[in-house]
Amino acid sequence: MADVNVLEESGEAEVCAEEERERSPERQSVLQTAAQMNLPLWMFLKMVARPNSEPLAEDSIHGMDEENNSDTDSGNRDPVCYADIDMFCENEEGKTDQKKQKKKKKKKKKAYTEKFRVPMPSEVADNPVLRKYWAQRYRLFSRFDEGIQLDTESWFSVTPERIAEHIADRCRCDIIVDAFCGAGGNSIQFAFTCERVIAIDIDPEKLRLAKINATIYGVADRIEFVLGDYLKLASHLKADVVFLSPPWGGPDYQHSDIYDLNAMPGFEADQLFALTRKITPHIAYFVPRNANIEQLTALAGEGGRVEIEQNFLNTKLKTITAYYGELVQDGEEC
Ligand code: MGP
Ligand code: SAH
Repeated sequence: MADVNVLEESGEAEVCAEEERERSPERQSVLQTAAQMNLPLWMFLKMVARPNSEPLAEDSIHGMDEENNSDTDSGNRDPVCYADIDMFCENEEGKTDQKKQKKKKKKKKKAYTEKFRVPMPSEVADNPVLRKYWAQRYRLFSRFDEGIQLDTESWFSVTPERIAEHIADRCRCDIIVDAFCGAGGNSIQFAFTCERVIAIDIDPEKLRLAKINATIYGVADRIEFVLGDYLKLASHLKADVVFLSPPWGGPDYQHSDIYDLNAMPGFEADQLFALTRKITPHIAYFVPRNANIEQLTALAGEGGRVEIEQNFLNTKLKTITAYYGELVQDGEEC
């Protein structure tokens, strides 16, 4: 009890009690034992609070946890003394403090995340088709919350970041043309692996979005944004590699068993390739996962090479990329 009071009192009374304690034989023996055992402070104080107790065995020290709170239940042990509780409480509080701190940190982190989490835009909220893509937004752009902007078509057309990153790695070169750049999913990644990216889109809104998104990734200055019709611009372009990711006619492409690459008016694969080959034979063609493989193979031409790559995300087949010319990796000839 005295110890408890000492802990709570201050001034003269505290000094007196302290002196008294200092003189007590128990204190002396405890101090000696503490020194011999090289005990930590909390242990030392616990022993002071147990005037006639033996030093706790090593096991008891390690066993000091919530279960030991029930000191009184433990048969041979001394009845609980207040100082014990104080020490224990201090210890418990320590633990509680840690928990509180952790909770606080978690709360802070959550608040931070909430603060910077982008709310679902109304055009997504109002469109059940787009909501699926919203759920995948961090797969599309890992830095989505930093201000990535997409319009309706881009939501379902943009290449998921991991896939775009992989394609960009395979297309390393000096100058690459991203013939249908959209909101920039591929162009951004090309900017990390190529010296120069020429990003073309027929829709000015797409270019606006692509610029914003490229700025977020810090690569806008490595991309030349060109507004225009690739089919018309192609004959004026020079590049080492061309990446083709034309519109597939929206998410409905999934409804056919085999997607006919020559069925898209304006973007028939044969025509697209005839034009692009005038720029370079090194072409990466991004097509639906149900694309006609025979058509992809035929595009390589007589004696030409093609590599057909399935792009998976979390074990789900998402898309196919067909590589032509020197983009085909050695030993993977078809
Ligand atoms: P998806 O099939 O619409 O999505 O597109 P998902 O999540 O596989 O659909 P689910 O219903 O099977 O769950 C898959 C990916 O294809 C998209 O993330 C885009 O990268 C790409 N993609 C889809 N469309 C409709 C187009 C398109 O018209 N053009 C281009 N270039 N890419 C597209
Ligand atoms: N790979 C892009 C998505 C491309 S979607 C990304 O990851 O973000 C296809 C894009 O082709 C659309 O943005 C559409 O505006 C554009 N497009 C359609 N016709 C075009 C044409 N004739 N020339 C250039 N771009 C065109």
